[in-house]
Amino acid sequence: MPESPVTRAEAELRAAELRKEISYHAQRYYALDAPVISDAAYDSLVRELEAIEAAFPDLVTPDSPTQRVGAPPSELFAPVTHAGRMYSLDNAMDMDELDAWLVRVRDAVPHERCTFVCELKIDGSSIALTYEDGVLVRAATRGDGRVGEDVTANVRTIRDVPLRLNEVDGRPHRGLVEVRGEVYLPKASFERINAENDEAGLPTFANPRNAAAGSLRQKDPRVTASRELATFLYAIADPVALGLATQSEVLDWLRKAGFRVNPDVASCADSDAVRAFCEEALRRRDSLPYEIDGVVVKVDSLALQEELGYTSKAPRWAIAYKFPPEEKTTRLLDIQVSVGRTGVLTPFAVFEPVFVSGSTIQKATLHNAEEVRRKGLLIGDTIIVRKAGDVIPEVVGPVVGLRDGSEREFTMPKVCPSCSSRVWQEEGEVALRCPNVACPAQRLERLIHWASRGAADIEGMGAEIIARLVDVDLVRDVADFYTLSVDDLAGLDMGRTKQDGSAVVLGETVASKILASVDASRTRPPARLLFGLGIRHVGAIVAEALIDEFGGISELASVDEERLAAVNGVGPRIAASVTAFFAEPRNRDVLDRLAAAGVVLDAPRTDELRPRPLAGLTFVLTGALRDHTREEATVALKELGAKVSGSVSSKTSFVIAGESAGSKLARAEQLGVPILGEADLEEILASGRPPGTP
Ligand code: 3B9
Repeated sequence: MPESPVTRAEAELRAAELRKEISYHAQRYYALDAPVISDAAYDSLVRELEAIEAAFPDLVTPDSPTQRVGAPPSELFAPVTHAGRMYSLDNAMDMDELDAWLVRVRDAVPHERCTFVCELKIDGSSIALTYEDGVLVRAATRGDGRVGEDVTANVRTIRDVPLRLNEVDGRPHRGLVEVRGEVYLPKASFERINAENDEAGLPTFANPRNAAAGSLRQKDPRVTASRELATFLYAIADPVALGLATQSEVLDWLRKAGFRVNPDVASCADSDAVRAFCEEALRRRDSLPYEIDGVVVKVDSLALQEELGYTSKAPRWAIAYKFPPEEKTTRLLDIQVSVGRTGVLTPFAVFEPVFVSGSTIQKATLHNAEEVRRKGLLIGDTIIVRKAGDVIPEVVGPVVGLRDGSEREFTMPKVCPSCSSRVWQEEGEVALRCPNVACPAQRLERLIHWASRGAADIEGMGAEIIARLVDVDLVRDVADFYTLSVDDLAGLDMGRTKQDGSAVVLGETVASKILASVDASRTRPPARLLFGLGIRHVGAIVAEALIDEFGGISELASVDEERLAAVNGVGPRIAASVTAFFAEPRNRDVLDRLAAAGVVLDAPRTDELRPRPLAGLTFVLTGALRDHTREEATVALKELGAKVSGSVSSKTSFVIAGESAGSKLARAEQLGVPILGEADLEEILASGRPPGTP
């Protein structure tokens, strides 16, 4: 190591030198996978730079390799408008569809002989990186394709993302460049994180794509840093501005600038070559260290790309050939029956664990007895399994030829597997039901439902923890969630042991986090809570309609069946179910205890006599408002009698557009819906009058 710099000027010089050197070696290591110095030598360079920056803090630059973690996260997730549309891709579900596309493209540009570039389709999360004068200034998720979320602080922690670009062909970078690609989690890291989460009693990710997207949206960049995310870049928003003429040149440019570019790329002159690349990719799929879900085929020439143009969502010059869903065989060990929150008995397959499309599965629903019969499944069969939509485990069917005579038939039980009540079948329904409202299985499912996303949304209160709370009798009904203490939760035995044989217990930090979300759930919108109560036939939409009509859950309890049935979208069947629910003293008791625990069951009463000047008008809010959160604006508009909707339709009266409004604004323009700004909103709220009235 050279002598320590003493003066500021010396330090400045040496820091610049170190940054260049570290950035070169980081690229050799992370982007090219070809280091030229030892890890120890690299670490000592980083430590030297850290020492200089500690001594002269004003010398720290945003592109310094020491600044990957620690950028202020205040801007995290703010909306960001992309330089150009971030298109998605049309899919070809099989070779025939791919061939048809190749022919269509050739026919569309008959004057040229068209070559194609084939790339792997990485199963990750799309990202846009913006560099200003060669320095990373912004990273954004794809979002809806026009507006994404600012994830700069998190993306800076990804080691292979250059904080400063290399000069390409001796030209320094001037102005803005936006590049695009995929952030992904290597298979090994995915499995490690899932194992760790599982150990800690936290939910696991269904696949590496969800894990990558989840890791990017962490509030604490240190968590993102711990995830070992990696990137492959494949596009430039304005490649012509950089003097590039083909997709192959785009990839070369990205590589030279210091980005990681996937090495498995091929230039293909005809459909045989494209097909060969796809087949080879499928063969090599399992041996790659990251998940791929297909091949992206692109027209190589940028001029031809421009000529082919775009549909509303995807370029006509590119297509994603999707691999057929991966199928594995395994052994059907048993068909068991679960009882849902409404008492329905559902058979599900239990099989030898198998690794399919990115994660291990061992259960799949079979929906009902009829489905088991239709699939012709026998317990003990060798079965084919896959993930529907790459997420939901599914049994395709048995391999009949592999039977040895030991297999046995499945029959639905005559009694509830949880409480042994005799099951019954409602007229005209296929489902078997347990009639016992106090059935412990129904109770557990009702509790899980209450805590779920669309209902009270108690983050961290997952099925496993709820099951343990029920086991130790701390929670019997949903009101019991609100009297839990940190002491109840911390130290809760999760009923499992670690590898070393010690019991897995809930930690104090996790316990207080869960309690904080229990607290937050006290003020979820009444419609969500009503849905959470799990009244039969009352789904999220019916719950919304009932609350809109009657104002709150307590009000609902005293409405008679006839008035309920008269509500638009309700009808006699739902009305009977709601009335029966509120007639049950045990249910009334739960509601009383929820209210006593500070759960807000009713929206602030809108006084019947108070004027509702905006009644009959529907507003849609889009983009970021300067002086209001969208929630505040929504509440204020509703107080005046307006409806506030999440999507623009011909029924929308006005769209209020803030900063970086996206697709909703475009839709409003398309439909001719009047568009107002934040100043107009102020005016409406201050005057209490609809816009355009004196
Ligand atoms: C117009 C791979 C994926 C992918 C594109 C991909 C997803 C999307 C895309 C990227 N894997 N490639 N490619 N391997 N998952 C094709 C949509 N392209 C763009 O985002 C894009 C679109 C552009 C520039 C970039 O405008 C142009 C301007 C001038 C000439 C040509 C294009």
